[in-house]
Amino acid sequence: MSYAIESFDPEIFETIQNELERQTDHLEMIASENFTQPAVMEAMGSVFTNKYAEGYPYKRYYGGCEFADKAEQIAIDRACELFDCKFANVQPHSGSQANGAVYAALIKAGEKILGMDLSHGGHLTHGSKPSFSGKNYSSFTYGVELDGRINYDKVMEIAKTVQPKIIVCGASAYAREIDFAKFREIADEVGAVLFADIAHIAGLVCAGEHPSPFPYADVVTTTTHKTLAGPRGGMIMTNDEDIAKKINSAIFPGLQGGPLVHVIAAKAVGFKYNLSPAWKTYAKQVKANATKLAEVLIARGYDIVSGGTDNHLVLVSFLNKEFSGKDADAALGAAGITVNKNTVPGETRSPFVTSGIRIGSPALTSRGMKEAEFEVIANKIADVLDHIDDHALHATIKEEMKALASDFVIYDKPIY
Ligand code: DSN
Repeated sequence: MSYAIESFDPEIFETIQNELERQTDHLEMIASENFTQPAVMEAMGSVFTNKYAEGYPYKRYYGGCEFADKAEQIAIDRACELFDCKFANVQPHSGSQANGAVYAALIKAGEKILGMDLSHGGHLTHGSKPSFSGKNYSSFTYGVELDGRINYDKVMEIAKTVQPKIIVCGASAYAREIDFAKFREIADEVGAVLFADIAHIAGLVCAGEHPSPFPYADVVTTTTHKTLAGPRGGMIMTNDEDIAKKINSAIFPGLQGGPLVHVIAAKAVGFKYNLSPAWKTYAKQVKANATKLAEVLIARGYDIVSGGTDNHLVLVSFLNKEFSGKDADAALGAAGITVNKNTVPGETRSPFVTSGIRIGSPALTSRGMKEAEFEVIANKIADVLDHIDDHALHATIKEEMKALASDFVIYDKPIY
């Protein structure tokens, strides 16, 4: 059909085909990435992309929203069921937008926030200086100890000194369980709002594979595309009606205009997968696979930050090595294994070079891989790291990884 992208725009069609090939042939191990389902992509590519629907379900500023209302209400209801909470806003275009809305709703410009240091595993939007969260608010940080773990007594001390209005907990590169109850105690001690950003662990939380931030956190944000494996986007949840009202106003008309109804419909489809019994099996496997990865790398002599993992990711430290995270990222890329360089506790190199890599299990678990495959892959990762300059070996491993990947075809069957 002449409407098809293949004939209408072959240039862009080619980039999409090439990206599909890349995702298929390489082993995707970036901890924040995943493969979503065809049904989710169908909703994202649907006619809802044509619809403006400023406002919220059944309270819109435009006509013709009757089906958009239904889709958004289904997404809200499923989100609340999934995380066992009372209110959800499914309109944030991203996790960063969701986090921006929390600050905008609950504090004034210049007021104090306390979040995890970016270089210790936090996120840009948790108060990092180059981000709006560090520019518009007075931001302070806590970090991890040299053992890679949060020291909650230290966070308490920092909070007492800083007296923040909001304490942010949650991370982008932290392999251990987050103790939301401890953060609640700290927030109560200083009279702060407790804000949990569970973008990385949401898929584990809703499966009962990581403790829930509810009932401890006042407000919770997540992305929908990481461990949740839904469409790219964000979401905000709370049990507090007053906070919910403020959040809704902060998203629209505060920060965003028309919601992306096609993405909201896709979020609803994603949540349906997350609510299925098969999701619990998937989430368990994500953890088991990350644990296997850590075990093998430790056995091969690699230094794993915090000595292992409780979730979907492993942080490998090269502080005691000649090569950097950047070198490891490039060598593994050449071997067909996609990871990202990452700072580690006690970092001595720049954030662009780093002394570590972050490796995640969600995407390959979505392809159906289990501990046996993770054992093979972890050994190949160690082979590459042991021979960081051996380009011929990297090329050989790339072919082996492509062959392994070909046994786990993406999109040939439902995953959950
Ligand atoms: N970019 C995401 C990650 O990789 O963790 C965070 O936004």
